[in-house]
Amino acid sequence: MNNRKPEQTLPAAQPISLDRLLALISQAQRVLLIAGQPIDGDSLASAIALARIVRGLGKQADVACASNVPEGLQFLEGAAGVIRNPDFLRYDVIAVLDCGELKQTGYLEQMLQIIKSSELARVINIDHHLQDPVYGHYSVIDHHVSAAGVLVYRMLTAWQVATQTPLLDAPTAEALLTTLYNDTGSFQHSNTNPESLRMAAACVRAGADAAHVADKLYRDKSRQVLKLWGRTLERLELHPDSKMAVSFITRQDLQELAVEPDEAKGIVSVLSYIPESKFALLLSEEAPNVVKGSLRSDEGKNTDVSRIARVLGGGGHRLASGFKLNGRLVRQGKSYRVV
Ligand SMILES: [Mn+2]
Repeated sequence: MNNRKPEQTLPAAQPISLDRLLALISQAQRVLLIAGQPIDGDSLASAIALARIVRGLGKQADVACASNVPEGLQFLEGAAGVIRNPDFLRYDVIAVLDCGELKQTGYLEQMLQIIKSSELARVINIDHHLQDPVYGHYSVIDHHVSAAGVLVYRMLTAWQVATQTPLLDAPTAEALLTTLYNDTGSFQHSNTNPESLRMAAACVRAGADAAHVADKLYRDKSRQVLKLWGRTLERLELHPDSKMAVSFITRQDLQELAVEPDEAKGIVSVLSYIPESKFALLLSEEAPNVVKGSLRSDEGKNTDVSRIARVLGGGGHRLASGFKLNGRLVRQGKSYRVV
């Protein structure tokens, strides 16, 4: 099997300082912000926040996303203006947010073309995933931040000082707070740290409604979605040898309950609540012939689920990763196979 990624044929991105990035944006007319797939509260809200900051600097900015904005994220101001098919040639700078691999932009062919035409170096990779190789012309990457939104907040604070322009209005603050709520599981995960808590305080002070963000990301669930949680929790098994907590969602579940696959978000974290489990796996028949696997673990369980995800062609973080396989789920005794 050929696991080579298309970006491995390109030179790796050069790290760029926030000052130089500001200079690059200052020279630009139009900036495109791409939210990485699968779209979530970090990738979309960090792109929306950076777009607002770039507009605050007097530039035009658009946010692009290769899939529809899920209902649960439509509360973000600017979500309705997100475009699906950008005209890439119109932009002087293209920043990709929270996107560990080039194909997860959802615009692989176009992005490969743009990165190859290196006379106009303008693709900025802003991320906190482990990347190999680092795609784009320039990169702002830090694996230790809680969310990609933290990197955007660092830009905001540096650029406010450099340009003497206030950039943290209430909608920007709420988008940035959303990135933190999303990637720290409302400040419950081990990636919650002093920087993210200080940033959250600054966002709330600037007008972000923390309770509203928490409701939108973690509470607002329909009866149908809660029934899906019920089915999934009912099927939960703990494998005695691997200490894997596992459950599954079928196409039939999603169809019968009329639930979109992305509304199942959050269930996998609950599976890993079992103290004796090492990690949790949720298999979901997202689309015909596509099984999505979501992996979670917790600090102290000494399990790096991104290693499992990578073996299966996926990726992600140490405690939260995923993969996709072609096939469907078939039950075999107490276990499941993707065939
Ligand atoms: Mn993220």
